[in-house]
Amino acid sequence: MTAPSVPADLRHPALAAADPELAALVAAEERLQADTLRLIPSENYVSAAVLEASGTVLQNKYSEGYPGKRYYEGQQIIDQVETLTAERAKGLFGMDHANVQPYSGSPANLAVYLAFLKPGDTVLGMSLPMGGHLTHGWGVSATGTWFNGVQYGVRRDTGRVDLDEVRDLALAERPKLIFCGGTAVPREIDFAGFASIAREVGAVLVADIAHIAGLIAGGAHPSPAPHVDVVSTTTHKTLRGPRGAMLLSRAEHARAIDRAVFPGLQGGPHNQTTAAIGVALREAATPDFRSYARDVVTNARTLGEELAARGFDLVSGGTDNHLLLIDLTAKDVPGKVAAKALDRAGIVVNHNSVPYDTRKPFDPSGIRIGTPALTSRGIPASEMGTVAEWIDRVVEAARTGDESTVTKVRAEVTALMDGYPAPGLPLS
Ligand code: DSN
Repeated sequence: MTAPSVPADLRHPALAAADPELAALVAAEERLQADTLRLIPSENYVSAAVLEASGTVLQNKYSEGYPGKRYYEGQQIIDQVETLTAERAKGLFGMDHANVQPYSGSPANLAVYLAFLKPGDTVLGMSLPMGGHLTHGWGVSATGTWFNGVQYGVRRDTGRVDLDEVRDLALAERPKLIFCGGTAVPREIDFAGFASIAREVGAVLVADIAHIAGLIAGGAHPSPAPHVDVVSTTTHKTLRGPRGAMLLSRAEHARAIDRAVFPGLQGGPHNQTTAAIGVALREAATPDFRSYARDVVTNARTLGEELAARGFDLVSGGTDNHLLLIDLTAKDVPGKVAAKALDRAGIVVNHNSVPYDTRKPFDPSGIRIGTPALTSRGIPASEMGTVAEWIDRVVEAARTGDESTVTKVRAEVTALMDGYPAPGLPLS
């Protein structure tokens, strides 16, 4: 197990003095994040700079409104923080307008509905079990109950989105809003193809790039900017920023987006998060981040090949990005059983539905894994064979109930993690 280079009570001295109980939990989470192999594709390690920015006195300030048009005084500095961050977002993603206030991805997407739709209007999005997000019109979400959610999926034979199906649905249902992107999509998104369909039916096209924002910023995935009306993204996944979100748009939609975020949906922005987003955007504009984005994809592709060589069934046959969706049916282990065994082995993944899953969402057939966090630790493609081998051993151990293998892999994982310190964690 890794030894802390700085003891927890010195890393967070005020917290340790004021609330030892919570300080101990924070220290334990730091240890867990350092010692485990984190493969959840929507998670990452932020830099120490992003971490510092998100813990600043900026959080003491209320600033409902926008720079120059606030409902509280004392905005001399906050206006500059928000403007700087929004300018960086516009520059990095090549869009006319940026709103950096959404609290996270779901409120950002809800603001898009508020900007363009009335209750009952139709939205076309990818269905949740096919790889979409709850907020793309799925039934149990407000977006599928207050609006008429029409859903596309992936083809059974290819595991990929079929734009002919999307076009047929769009022509039949005439949605006002179309979402492309998702949360379990291992393949490149054809923004131009979606744009042509949206133009044909007169819909507003939104690219939800939450998962791939860092890949786009780093040039490892094509940009939606030339094609879409609105870009929605969280900031804490491949972009490696704090937990937050942004909405970017063409100039003509700026007012509608801004009014929807505030006063339509939210109150005061979380200014400490805005600053940390700004730091992450600055980091994402560097040559180092371009290498990072490329390495994330190389690691995912290599890990996919190593897993496929061990008989794992990858949805769509592989990946173009940071994410792998694995159907464990052929391994005879339910996704949740595998995920829990992997967690005990120090390999953190999530169970996930696979397209056309015959099992229930809370007990599905698959797992979803990704490489953003391990790549942030500098773990190279040459280690992906070892990672695939661990996954293979643990999934087989889960099938047979062989807990001693799980324990052995746990020790091997911690030993490897020791050699690749995580950004932002003052643990050696
Ligand atoms: N919960 C996120 C994910 O894990 O992909 C999406 O919102």
